Amino acid sequence: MVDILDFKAQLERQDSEFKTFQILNNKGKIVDKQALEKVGLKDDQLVELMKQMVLSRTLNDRSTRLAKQGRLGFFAPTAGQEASQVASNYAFDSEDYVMPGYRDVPQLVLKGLPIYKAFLWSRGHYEGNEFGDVKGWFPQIIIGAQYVETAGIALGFKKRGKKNVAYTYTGDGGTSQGDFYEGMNFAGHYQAPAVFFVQNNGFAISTPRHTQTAAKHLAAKGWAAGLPSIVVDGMDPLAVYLAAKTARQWALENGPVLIETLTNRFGPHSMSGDDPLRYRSQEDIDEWLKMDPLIRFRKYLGDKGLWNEKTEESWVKEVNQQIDEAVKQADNVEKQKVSDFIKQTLAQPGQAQQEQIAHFESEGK
Ligand SMILES: Cc1ncc(C[n+]2csc(CCOP(=O)(O)OP(=O)(O)O)c2C)c(N)n1
Ligand SMILES: [Mg+2]
Repeated sequence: MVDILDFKAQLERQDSEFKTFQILNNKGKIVDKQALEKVGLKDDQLVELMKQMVLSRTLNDRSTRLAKQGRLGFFAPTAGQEASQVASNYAFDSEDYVMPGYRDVPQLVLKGLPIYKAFLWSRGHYEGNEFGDVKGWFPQIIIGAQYVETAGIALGFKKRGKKNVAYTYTGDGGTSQGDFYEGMNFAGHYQAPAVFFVQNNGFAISTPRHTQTAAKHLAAKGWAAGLPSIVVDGMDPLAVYLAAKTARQWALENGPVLIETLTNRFGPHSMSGDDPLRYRSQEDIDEWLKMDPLIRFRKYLGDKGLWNEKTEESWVKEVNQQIDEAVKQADNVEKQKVSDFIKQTLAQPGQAQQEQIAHFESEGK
């Protein structure tokens, strides 16, 4: 009785419940050999994961420059979040369904979305929302909405007896939205095969994580909905991969899981005029730069003789060529008309939309 009423002790216990899971530390050294054995990635798979992370960083760097030149529309930088985004995505099956947030374009590209389509999405062109066979939806702008959609897709998989999961991403700020809880609660009740990620990158635009919520650990919010919930070092590709892989299996057999990845965005919130130095110090950024997931994975693979500067250089060159092609392809797509856009909005346009389409078409727009 006395213990139950000890509120202070309860709050303090959270730290031991939500320990950060790590396999590969900041120096590129293995700190959990048992966990490493469970990762089970062969050498060529480790190299493939590294290539995907480097692709993501290169795409970030190029997109940042294109945005500065006014050649993209909306762009949310991803540098720093490669382990959190790419290594998690790597744990899923190609038929699993991804529901990304606006910062999660790399996962879509790695699931097969052509880069030029990602550029068209950024520019607000309707063709950037046509996904073909890619098992994912366009990046969500409404914070947290993708959690509700994921619960529905996961339930659909379950009802159809498919052995696939739906997985989704939101940010630290997203955990303050109602949809975040509603999605988990629904999926939890129906034991739907969903994996929910919270990429805790420290900020919701300029709002620091600690002024966002009094919750000590964002993962604790999953407990309220009955989900196993864990905290992972989001700069460690091996820990993120194993956590995601284990969660996927659990989701198929038992129901949803919440994974909070501790990560950081090195750049601005978006390329639409954000200056991070107005709300965080250069020292803070420099501290996080030392945790770069690419640095530690380079070191780890380098020590195994699987990766070196030359390997990386030639891969970056190849990716840059792919991006050059994608820019050309996106530039060659016919400029969209207002009527095209309205036509794409609803499968069956209602009377109001039909009138608008006719109106704009009559003006050649
Ligand atoms: C429902 C809703 N409210 C507010 C916004 C405006 N908004 C855009 S990004 C953002 C911050 C989100 O932060 P976080 O969830 O931490 O994701 P991050 O950008 O750090 O990846 C906000 C509040 C929005 N897009 N949708
Ligand atoms: Mg954030």
